[in-house]
Amino acid sequence: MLDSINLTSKFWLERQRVIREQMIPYQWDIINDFKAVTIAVTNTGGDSDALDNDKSYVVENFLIAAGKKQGKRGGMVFQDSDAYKWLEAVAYTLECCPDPQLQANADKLVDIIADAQEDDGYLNTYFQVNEPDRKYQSLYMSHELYCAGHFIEAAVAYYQATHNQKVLTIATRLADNIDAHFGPEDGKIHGGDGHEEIELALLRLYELTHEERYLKLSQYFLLVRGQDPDYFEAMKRRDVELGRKSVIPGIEIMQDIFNNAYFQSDLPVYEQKDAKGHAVRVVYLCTALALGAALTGDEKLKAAAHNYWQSIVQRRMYITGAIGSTCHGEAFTADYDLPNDSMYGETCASVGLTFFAHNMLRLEEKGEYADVMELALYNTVLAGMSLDGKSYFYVNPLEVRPEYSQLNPGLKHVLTRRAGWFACACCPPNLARMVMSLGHYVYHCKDETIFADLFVANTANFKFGERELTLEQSTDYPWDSTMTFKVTRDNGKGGAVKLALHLPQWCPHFALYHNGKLVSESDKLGAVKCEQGYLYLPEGIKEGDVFELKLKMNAVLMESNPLIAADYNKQAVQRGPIVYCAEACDNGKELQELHLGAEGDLQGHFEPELLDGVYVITAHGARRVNDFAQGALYRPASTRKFAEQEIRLIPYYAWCNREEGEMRVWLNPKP
Ligand code: FUB
Ligand code: ZN
Repeated sequence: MLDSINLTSKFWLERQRVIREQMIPYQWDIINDFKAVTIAVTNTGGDSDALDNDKSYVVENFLIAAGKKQGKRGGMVFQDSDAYKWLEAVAYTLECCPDPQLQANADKLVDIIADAQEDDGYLNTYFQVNEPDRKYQSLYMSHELYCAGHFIEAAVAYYQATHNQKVLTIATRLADNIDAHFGPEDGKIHGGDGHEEIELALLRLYELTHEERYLKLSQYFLLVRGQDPDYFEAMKRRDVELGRKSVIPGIEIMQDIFNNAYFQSDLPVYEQKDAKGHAVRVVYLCTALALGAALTGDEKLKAAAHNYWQSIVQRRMYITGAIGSTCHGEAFTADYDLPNDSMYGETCASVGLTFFAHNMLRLEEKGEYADVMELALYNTVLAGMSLDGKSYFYVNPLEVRPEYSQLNPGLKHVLTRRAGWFACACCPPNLARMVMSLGHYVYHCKDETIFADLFVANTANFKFGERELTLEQSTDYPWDSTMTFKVTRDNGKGGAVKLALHLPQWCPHFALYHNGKLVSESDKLGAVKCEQGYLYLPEGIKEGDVFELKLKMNAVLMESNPLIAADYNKQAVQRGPIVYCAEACDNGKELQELHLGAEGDLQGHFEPELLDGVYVITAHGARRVNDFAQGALYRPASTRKFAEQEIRLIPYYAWCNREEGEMRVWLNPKP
């Protein structure tokens, strides 16, 4: 099993440095309201005008709930989760970079949360302060178990990093409170939360504590979903009858958009065939399905996870690993409906997709899970923050034009500049916890095999019973695709430990060397087994072994399935896991006029000074000459003229770090 890991990747250490030095302190200031920030209004369906745009209230809410401060509770109904995600990001930060001051701040936050928790374990500042008589009664939108789930996830991570006993005690008391109120027994609530999250969090708590009740409760929440089609509706009707207000200002309680499909409760989970409704909810549910199946061996849960996986990855995902085609309900729509401009592609949804893929890998060794994991990470997740870590995207479009976003209400949610913060601030801290925990995603172990899922330079220590070894992975991935795995320490005790290496789907040819000798390549595998996207080395590994994996990584012209109307007859450029885009600041305005050249004409080079160091791709392309008469909008079709133009492409994740302007991923093919 993986015992500890230290990343050494230049690429990822820089991302982590920015989060550690910039984002985490910045968010600490925000949640404590030490700093006034302008909070961007996002089109999440609520009335963000009803929220303050210069105050987050996050920590203050806990103080008010604890009776240590007077005042009104503020922010979204799920505002507590901002503190929890911050705490979780700090936990992973402390794992790699001990920082007594940061830990002291986090301990202080844990103390404040502990003070706010009620004697029976209940914890949610909105209901404690604003509507104590409404606890667990408006679960369609209350986010009580969503917030609880985020706390539990944070607590597990923080306990593992620091052994803070208090944080774990809050978590188990909270989980016990939920266990006391929900379940199949008479007198309990027979259902779950409108926003999945508790299911996966309880599994993480179970993995830490081995308390069977948490596993059972998670399974209960997974299986009860969709059993009673009237479950959420009845709660809504009751709230209306009682004259209660929506817990999210500006959202009507009875609204078509918040139907059972939005909550994935239109069908029981075993019968779900398509990813429907709110995208983040779907992938959090899927993560719990995959992890639940991995922990219990339940084949039906596994089949349900597969159905969702296929629906998302084969029919409803963008080339950047973004998901969610519409802002209405932040949701999936129909198969192949993947518009590039009006889409949603929430950062949180791609974080959740990474969780899902990672847990599918725990379930079965298939390289496609690692492929999607790196696609989501290197593209949409990273695009969620600016390179300096000071501003963030919530929505991640593949095509923008600033004046359209400003003037077309249907594109209002598509920001063309990252914002300093959001009224609904789910994405930035989610991204922070994801990137800071990246070390947990690099390998997974099954029996006595180490699976290298991601190519990220690191030094990792493994323990398999008595056997202890250290593996060093060196690489300049994602810019270079040679990976060296060196066993630098091995106590030689116990049984054999094997190594399996991910062979990405984008790679047309590989060569594998053992201690300098070529042992396997694409068309001559030798003793190496290549199965479902992994290369299995035949012998156990031992100290001194050096394996070098060389992957051919060219810039490639990509096309989409013709069923995706939005991309029909378009091409995009991808190199390894990195998807590229064109920006107006490199290519001039009216990017729709650009045509790429032939694949063989794509050239690439690394520019260390540009955008923190990126591999740039240039294409010998062309621009259509606009020879329309002044004022003419239409004319009979005629021969088109083109002027040669070198097109300059940068990694999608790095867009919008210079100036605001047009951006496009899908371009026209060679004329
Ligand atoms: O509802 C809580 C979070 O806010 C969701 O996960 C996001 O999509 C945003 O709506
Ligand atoms: Zn989000």
